[in-house]
Amino acid sequence: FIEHPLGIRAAFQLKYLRRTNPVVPANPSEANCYELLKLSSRSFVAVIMELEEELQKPIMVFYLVLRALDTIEDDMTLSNEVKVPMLLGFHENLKETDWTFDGSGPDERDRVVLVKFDQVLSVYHTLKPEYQDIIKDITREMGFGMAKFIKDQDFNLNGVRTIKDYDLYCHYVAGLVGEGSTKLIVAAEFGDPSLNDRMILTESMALLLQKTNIIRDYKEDLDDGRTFWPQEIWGKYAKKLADFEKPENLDAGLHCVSELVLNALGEVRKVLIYLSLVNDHSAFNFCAIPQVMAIATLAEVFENPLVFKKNVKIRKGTTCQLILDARTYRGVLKIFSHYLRVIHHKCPVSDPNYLEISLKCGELEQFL
Ligand code: RWZ
Repeated sequence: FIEHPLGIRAAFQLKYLRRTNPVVPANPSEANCYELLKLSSRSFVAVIMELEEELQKPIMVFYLVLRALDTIEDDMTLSNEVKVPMLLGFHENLKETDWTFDGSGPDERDRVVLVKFDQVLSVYHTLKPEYQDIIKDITREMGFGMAKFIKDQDFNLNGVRTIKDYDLYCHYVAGLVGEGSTKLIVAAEFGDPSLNDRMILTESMALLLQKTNIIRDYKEDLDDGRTFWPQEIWGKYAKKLADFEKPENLDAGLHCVSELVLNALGEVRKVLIYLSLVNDHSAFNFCAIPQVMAIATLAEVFENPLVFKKNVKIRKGTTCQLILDARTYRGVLKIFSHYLRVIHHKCPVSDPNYLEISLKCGELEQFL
């Protein structure tokens, strides 16, 4: 173990390559679930497939159940009279063996998860009761949270108002995913049990991912008629959020992105502590890979005018390199160190957030 300023013991000195035992579906329902996961999860499927057996099916089922819930929430063809009761009662479907739903609009790309939900249920019922309970509890809470935000008129009319609302929204759509993931990791004995008593660490894992997506997705969300950027921040730089699309407001927009990135960097310290407490290699990869992609994405959107034109993505080659380097704790620290420097160096002195960004990068540097 290496002593570290955070009190972190850098436990990952050996490079883990991949699980050696192949994933073999035990029955047709499991095979169908793997197919559904491939269709629906894009970024998560690879890391889920590499998880050790004990954790793989629970995490797969968990993400498919949440994907189903997410598809209902996202579906603008469902009226709120139909949608809200479905979200509130979704966890009850986990008691059934044959519940399916084909009422989603044809444009919902993940509607197939709902159409074939009986396959997910079939695998869900084969999981250890402890895992089933974790999945059911989180599904109930997330359904309630989603329903609450729909019923909250202010939220629908004005978007996310304060930074507190922003954090709360992120808690419902990501923090709870993190909470369930952590509880499953600890139940499988792949993580330090203290993670369950320090959910604030999990919250930072989830918020760093969610806030990064929200910053990156400005244009797409605006075109869909919604926004998750908190007014408390963007209101300092524009009267309307759509103003950032106009070339004359480019500087204001970039300054706003700086402040949003600075806000997201507030999660980094706790993310590094969390990762130091994951003991299994496959679970470490599962947790670390999305985080290194997030910090790379934050560096990419920072000072980048393209944010106002499209969703900025990191290059495929960069992604591959990140996945390779994120297999050790030291590798993860190096990646964070690199992208924090990129952000620091990109920041012009004329940016109103320059001083705070310098301070934040300097503060984090001592941990890296
Ligand atoms: C692993 C401790 C994955 C925290 C947050 C990470 C990501 C944005 C994506 C928590 C199923 C995951 C695909 C819910 C629909 N939130 N959310 C630790 C984490 C669930 C699918 C993906 C959404 C979506």
